[in-house]
Amino acid sequence: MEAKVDSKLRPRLPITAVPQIEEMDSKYKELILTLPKDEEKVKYRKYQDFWYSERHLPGILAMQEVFKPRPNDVILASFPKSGTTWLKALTFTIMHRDKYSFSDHPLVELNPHDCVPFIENHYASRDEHYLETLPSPRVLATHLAYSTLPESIVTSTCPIVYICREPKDVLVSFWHMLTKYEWLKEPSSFAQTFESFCEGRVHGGPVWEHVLEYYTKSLCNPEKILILKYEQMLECPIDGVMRLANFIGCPFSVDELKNGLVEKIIEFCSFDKLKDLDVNKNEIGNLENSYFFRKATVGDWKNYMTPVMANKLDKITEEKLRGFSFTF
Ligand code: PAP
Repeated sequence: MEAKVDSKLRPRLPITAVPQIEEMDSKYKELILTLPKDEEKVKYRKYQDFWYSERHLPGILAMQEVFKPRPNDVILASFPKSGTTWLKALTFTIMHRDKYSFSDHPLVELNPHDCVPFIENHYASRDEHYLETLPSPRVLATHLAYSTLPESIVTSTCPIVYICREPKDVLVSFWHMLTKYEWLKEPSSFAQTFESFCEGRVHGGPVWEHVLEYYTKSLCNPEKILILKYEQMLECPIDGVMRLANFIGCPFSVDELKNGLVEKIIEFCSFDKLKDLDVNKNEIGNLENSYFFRKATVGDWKNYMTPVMANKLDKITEEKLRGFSFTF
């Protein structure tokens, strides 16, 4: 019988596979230790105007130096907690729809983050050779800011799909994620995380600059970068999926449209479907798999932020977006 999952795909390594900087033997260590540091519970360092988790920086620097995309790679980019897991599932399913049927699909046995690896994480855990074993066309992902991307990606022909989300909901989702990690013995309170977020001191932060860099680049080069918005995708997934498929060069045929394939893909990659798969539940899959599925709604910030907090964050967003045609 044919193997269900593409034999090349395998579960990613847990975050604990990435050593802390003190335990690391990296040629970038000395440089990283000179970067501005944040003293919060997760150590962040500011590199090229963005804050990144310190333990991931050696991987990020190595990726910048070494990574070479293939011409037919598709790159998914996002600020953390903006809808990456969903975008990964959709893109992988759209791109490989001739290769896998729904009943015999890698996403049934693997988390979307195993089907579409984060490039920098594989460099951070010294597992980057894995990326080379994946068959083409690959779908790869990154949380790096546009200006941190390796030059090889920027100058390549690879399309970049960027998903963004309203910052207040990003923050709430981000904080929930932090509270889950066991190695963070005492995760920051919501109020502490709120302050760090406002000051941009979170992985990939500040969120506004992260979004605006990709947005402004997409205006100059709309064939290279597609911007998707999480809220719009939730509101009208058909439109989002059609745009995504066209952009990555896998448009739906008339027959596929007639047969309802777009709707079937949306259903297959839906929050409820993915969340309920055994692989994405704590007991069976990688413990971290369940962390990516929480509520998937718009406006959950109302349950966590005081009006003062919401007002403060909205004001920052308004200021940062001033002069740009972009809105969340
Ligand atoms: P990551 O940056 O760690 O990869 P990411 O996938 O970008 O996380 O964001 C997680 C959010 O996407 C979660 O939002 P919440 O905390 O507000 O609930 C998660 O629930 C949501 N999400 C995950 N899968 C889907 C999906 N299939 N459809 C819609 N939203 C989803």
